This record gives sequence, structure tokens and C-alpha cells, in this order.
Amino acid sequence: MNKEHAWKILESQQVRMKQIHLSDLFAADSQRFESFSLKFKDILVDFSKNHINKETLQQLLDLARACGLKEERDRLFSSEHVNSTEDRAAMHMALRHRSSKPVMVDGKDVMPDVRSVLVQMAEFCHAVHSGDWRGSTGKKIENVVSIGIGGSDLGSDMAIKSLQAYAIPGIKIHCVSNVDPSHLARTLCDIDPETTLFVIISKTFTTLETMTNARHARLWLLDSGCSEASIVHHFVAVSTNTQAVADFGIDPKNMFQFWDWVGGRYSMWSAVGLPIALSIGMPCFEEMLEGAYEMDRHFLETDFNKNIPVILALLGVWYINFWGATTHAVIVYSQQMSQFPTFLQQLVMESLGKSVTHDGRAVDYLTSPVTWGNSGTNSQHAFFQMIHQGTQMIPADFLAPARNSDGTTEQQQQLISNFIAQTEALMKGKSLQTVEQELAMDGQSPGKISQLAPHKVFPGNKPTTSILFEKITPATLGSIIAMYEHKTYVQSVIWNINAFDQWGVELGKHLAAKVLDELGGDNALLTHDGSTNGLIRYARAMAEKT
Ligand code: G6Q
Repeated sequence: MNKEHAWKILESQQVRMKQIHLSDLFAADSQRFESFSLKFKDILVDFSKNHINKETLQQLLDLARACGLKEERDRLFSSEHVNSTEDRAAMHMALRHRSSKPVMVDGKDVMPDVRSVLVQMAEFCHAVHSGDWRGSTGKKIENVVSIGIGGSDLGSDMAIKSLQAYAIPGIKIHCVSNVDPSHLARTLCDIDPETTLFVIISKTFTTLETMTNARHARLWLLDSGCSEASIVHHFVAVSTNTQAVADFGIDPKNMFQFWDWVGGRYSMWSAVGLPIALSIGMPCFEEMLEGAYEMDRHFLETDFNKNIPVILALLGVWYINFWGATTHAVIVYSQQMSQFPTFLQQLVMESLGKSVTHDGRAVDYLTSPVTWGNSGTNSQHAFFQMIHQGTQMIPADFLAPARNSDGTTEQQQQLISNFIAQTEALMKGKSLQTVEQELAMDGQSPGKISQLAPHKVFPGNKPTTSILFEKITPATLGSIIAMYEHKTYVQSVIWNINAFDQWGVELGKHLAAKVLDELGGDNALLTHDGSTNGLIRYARAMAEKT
């Protein structure tokens, strides 16, 4: 079957499926949960509350086959240059590869280098934690300030917060990303320069925000009385660009290497994750790698009809391309994982926010969903209104750890009951008849009932996928992140787009430079459009106010 044919079959299937309410699918099949849920270790993925039946799933799998998913998955894992526009492999899986087999990238086994950086990270973390590595005045390091942005920040920030329960006592990790002066200044105002270590993370070591913040961090140390010669005790770098690290004044022996076959948003498994390792210790960091590796194997070795990243990706394609959904919500019933939707937003939208195919043709179908979300139950008191009663279809993933050792069982049970009850309510809804009966039982008059009832109806029929796991551990977090990475790749294959470039980000890196010159100058002749000229003049005038 070719792709066009598979696509047409799914279009007809959507016409059929949209006639059937989700609750009727459950009423008709007592085994629906068993048929449409999968388990990976302790992670239960229940996708039964989606607009599918066995036929739909088969048709989606046919589409995947017609798009050459098996061949493309093998190309990814064989280090072929799947990042076509940058002519690179996307081999982040090598960073968490745990078997003794070699991993060849561009004719070289990369595992010796990968392992040697892991050893360097382990030695460094041990030195910092034990106090062998000290600040210039001999004090133990108590604060680590990670400076990086985008892919060099979001993964670490999210994992450090998610794994707070594993944090090593006596050391606090702060992530600074924004060039907004408040981010660095507010972070530094409460910490002691003598006990602070900066980790400067940048693949290119040229990113404006990171380099500017790094320079200011250095000035802060010098202002505190630290000499130029002693600054080495307070700075390490993570980069692919040794020369730029040396030019900045960081001793290359205090640099942790990674490689151009690791994309920024896929790099938290490399030394980019050093702040994570400093927070939770290297054994826990390695457990996170192990969890991701197990998910890599699941993706690589499991038949597509039981393959979790494949199923999740196809559900996304189903809603985006056949139901017209333009957004995908991610609700995490865990305060510690509240940064997860932000991390996922970059992974998905930077990877899939493309409008041309690999060979440069404009696509004539939707690609990346707007990916967004927040923690539950907070979101229930904020934007759930629109998911329940708005006009758009918003497919949502609900994630939760069933257990949490912080706080009380009562709080945790409330959290999980909200998680479960919301997915049920979104699926079932509440009919006009039920609402009218409830209002009548409340003693409302017939006039009041007919006025209020339409507002209180919940159509239901809203698709959700529940991802419920035992508790947040480094390994589980690693598996979940890798699951979403592979889901993203599968969608890129179906859409025939490059998941690993980011020309839109590159543009942003250059645009600001010209305006920056003009903002600081007094050149009256500005040659932009009227709006841009007006904004530059207004910002100049505001900056001059005392
Ligand atoms: C990620 C993107 C982007 C990148 C940042 C930081 O995939 O390419 O978010 O990670 O722009 O880049 P550097 O690591 O080079 O500073």
C-alpha cells in the first residue's frame, strides 16, 4: 500500500469514527482498556480513551509502514545522516548506549570517547561533592550556577527539578538562561562567590545570551576580589568548541566535550547534563541513561503494534492530520515535573515545526502541534475550562507518578484521583438530560433550568492518553524522555521532515546583532520598517530615563 492510499483510508475512517462517542466505544467493548494499553516496566500507557478502534490502529500502522518507518528507524540507529540539511547523524542514543557493542558514527566507534567523558564527569562530580575541588579561597562548593540556553538548559533544568528527591545535600544548582539581567543578578544576589562554581554550557560557545551571562558571571567573581589567576577554580565549560572555550579563559582541561552528532535539544544525556549529575550524583545520572537506553531498545526491537513511541506518534498524526487538531496538551500531575511541558515544547516544536520536506518541497498537511501544558491539579483551576467546554479539540497526555514520598498519602491520593477523574470526565462528559435532572433535584425552576442547563453540559468525547508510573526515579524519567524523543522522530518520518535541524532558531541568533548596535547608538537614520524604527527609538528613550 502506498502512502496516498493509506492516507485516503484514514480519511474515510475518520468520517466513521467521528460518529461514535468515546463512551460508546467503551460500552461496546468490555476489553477496551486491555486492548488499548501497553506497559513498559512500571510505566502504564493507557490510550483507550482515544477515537480509535482496532481497525483505525491497523490503518495507522499501515500508514507508518507505507512511510518506510522501519527503514527510517534503522537509518537513525545506523548513524546515517538523517539530519539532511546539516549533513549529520542524530546519535544521541550513543550517549546512553550501555552494551559493549561499538557504535559507529562516520566510520569511528564513538563509545570510547563517550565513556571517557562519563568518567571525567564522574571524577569531577566526586571532586566537587567530596570537597576535593574547592573555590579559590579554599571553601567547598555549595552553589553551582549553570549558564546555558535552549537545548543547553531546558533538559537539565527540568531533570534537576523532577529529581529533587535525589538531590545530594549541601549543594544547590541554579540554572540561568535568560539574558534578561534579572535572571543572573537575582540568582547571584543570595550566593557567596567563594563557594560558587559556574558551568558554562554551549555547543557552539558563541550563543549571545550564554556568552554575555558568562562574561558577567566572571565580572561578578572579579568584583568580589577573586583574582584573574584564581578564576579557574570557579569555571568549567561544556562545549564542542575547544578553541572558543580557551579564548574565553577557561582551561580546556576543565572542559567537557560533546560532539556535532548530538543536537542541542537531544543533548541532556551528554556532558550538557553535568548540572544534573552535580545535583543527583553520577550513579543516579547513569540510571537515567540506563532508563533511556531501555526505551531505545523497546523502540528498536518491539513490533510497531506494541511499540509505545510509535503508537503515541500515530495517535498524534491521527488527530493533527485527520481531525484537524492543532494543539497537544501535556498535563503532569507532579509539581516536581512541572517543567516537563516546557522541555517537551522545545523537543516537539523545534523538531517538528517545519513546513518543507527533506527535499525542500512545501508540505500540504499540518505538522507540529502547538505543544503546551502545566502541572495538575493547578491547570484544572486555570485552562481546563477550554479543554472541557471550548470549541477546539485538544488531545492531551496525562502523566503522573502513582507514589510520592513527599507529603502525606492523603495529598497524593487527592492528586491521583483528580488525574483519573479528569480523564474520565473528558471522555464521558455530562449530558443535557443529566444536567436538567440535577438542576431539578436542586429545586431550580423550569425557567432557571432551561437558562442554566446549556452552560453546564459537558460534551465529553475529548481524547486523552494516560501515562501512569510508580514514582519519579532517574530511570523512569530517562525512559519517558526517550519515549517522547522517539515519538517525535516517528512523526517526522510520517511527515517527511527533518526533526534535527532548527533554521528558525539560527535566524534569531543573527537578527538581534544589528538592532543591538543601533539600540546602544544614537544614529538617527534607522533603515528598518516603520514599526521596528519606532520601537528602537522608544526603547532608546526609555533607557535614557533616570
Ligand atoms: C536546540 C537548539 C537550541 C540550542 C541553543 C543553545 O536544539 O539548537 O535550543 O540548544 O540555541 O545553543 P548553544 O548550545 O550552541 O549555546
